[in-house]
Amino acid sequence: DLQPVRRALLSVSDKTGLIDLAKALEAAGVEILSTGGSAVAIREAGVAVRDVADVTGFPEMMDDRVKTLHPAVHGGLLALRDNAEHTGAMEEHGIGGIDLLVVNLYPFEAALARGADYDEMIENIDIGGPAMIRAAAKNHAFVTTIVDVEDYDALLAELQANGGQTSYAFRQRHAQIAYARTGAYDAAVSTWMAGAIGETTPRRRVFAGTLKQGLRYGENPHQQAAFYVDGSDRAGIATATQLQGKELSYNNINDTDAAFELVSEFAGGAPACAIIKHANPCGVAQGATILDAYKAAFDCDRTSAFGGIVALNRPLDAETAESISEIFTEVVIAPGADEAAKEIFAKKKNLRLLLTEGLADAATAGLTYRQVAGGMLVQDKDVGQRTLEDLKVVTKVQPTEAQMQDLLFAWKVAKHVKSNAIVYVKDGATVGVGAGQMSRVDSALIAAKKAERMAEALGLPEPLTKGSAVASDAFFPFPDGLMEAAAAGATCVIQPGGSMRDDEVIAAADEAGLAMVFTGMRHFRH
Ligand code: 93A
Repeated sequence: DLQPVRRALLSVSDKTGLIDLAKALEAAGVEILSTGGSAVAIREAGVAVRDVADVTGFPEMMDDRVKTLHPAVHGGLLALRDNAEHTGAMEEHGIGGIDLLVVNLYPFEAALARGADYDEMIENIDIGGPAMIRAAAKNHAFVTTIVDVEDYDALLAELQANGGQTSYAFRQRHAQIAYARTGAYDAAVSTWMAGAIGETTPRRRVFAGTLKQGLRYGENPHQQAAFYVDGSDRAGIATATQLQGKELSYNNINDTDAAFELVSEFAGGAPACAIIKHANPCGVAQGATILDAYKAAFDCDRTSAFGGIVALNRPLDAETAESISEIFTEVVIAPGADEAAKEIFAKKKNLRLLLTEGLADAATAGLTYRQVAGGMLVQDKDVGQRTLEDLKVVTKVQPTEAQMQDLLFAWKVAKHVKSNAIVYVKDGATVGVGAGQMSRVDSALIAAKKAERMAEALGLPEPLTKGSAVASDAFFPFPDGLMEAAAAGATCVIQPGGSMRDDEVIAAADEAGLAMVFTGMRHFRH
């Protein structure tokens, strides 16, 4: 299954390593064909090279849009060497076989990253490159395809080891890599266009990931992992600048994202802070200052906040940096930090500080992806929002204005808590968060239990759930969950409504003297 490499076509935008490769190929007796800029570079280095224009009999034309799109190239890549009809056609039309294709594509992703305008993006869509890559990779029975500068060494080692030939296994492996490249490339193009025209329909979208960084490991040390970004300019984990601290881990990235997306719900509002553990908030609060917000968030569940991720909706200041430094914190993400704050964190070598360009717009549509065995689920991002006008009071007791504020706050937080989510809030701060339980009753109980524990730790006469507002991410199917919340001291409730037993639940609320509002919108997060 060894195939000789007698003729190679080199056409690369990224000229890194090109000369060394060309020299090595020349030394191995390989004839080199090349396109415009690549050919110039190779020739200047003193290596013999033949222009593709000479092979096709056509000049590179139309602003280089048409260079290699010609039967003399594609026939040379696609012809089955052991098929008499194919080799006959080659002979008849004077088509020489191309045994090795080395291409890297127009830098579309780089143009995206630097914010190139629409016309420039269009010109950066490579057509001839992917066409050749796909042709050569299809014909991997005979042809070797290399699409990554990083693979030049492996190619030369392969040729060296096999006396100027490549093995089937090598060609097949690099064909697979080649299709991964063209697939990702077109996905990047489509994703960029979707953004440009506002297309968000899940079934018309494709996931485009560009490798941002390989990670040391995944959720656990025995899992490999990498971080891919989609090129959007959304403020957040994908675009933040890390000022200090160890490399982010897989779990850090996941949790920091959860933290920043949550705190971004409070863009334009009072200073807010979210502390996240295992992708769930263990404290969220608003305050007069960012320090107040942090302290109130911390007081929700000090135990869980240890080793947590802190997100702020305001730049980090010195006082808050000092306060955060008092306990072990993994990551802090904020839309800026003043010099004094940076100095304080500089003493904490392991603490990662990430700075963003502003906050994420919680209303911007997008897609979320989830892998399932054998496939992927794609859906619109949950950008649903509720304001005071959307709330419908369903009980005899009306919530006060202050209660309404706490209810809306609890509702926003609940949207970012794994279902079943129960969130108790008092005076603009969470005082109990129940997350990820299989029963809503248990979430209500656990959150209340945590509040009791905090009251003991803080030396309070009673848990802060007394007189709190409570949010449930989905309706109460029975009165039992609601009754647990009432037992914990909640006096007002926000929930979607829509259960077939709403009447029973409302009656139970009335009997307990609770005020309850329906949102008409659910925020499952599984
Ligand atoms: O504009 S193209 O889509 N049309 C082509 O026919 C074509 N052939 C190769 N771009 C084309 N290429 C690309 O040119 C390659 O994929 C490579 O990225 C680049 C190399 O150009 P040069 O050798 O002139 O620097």
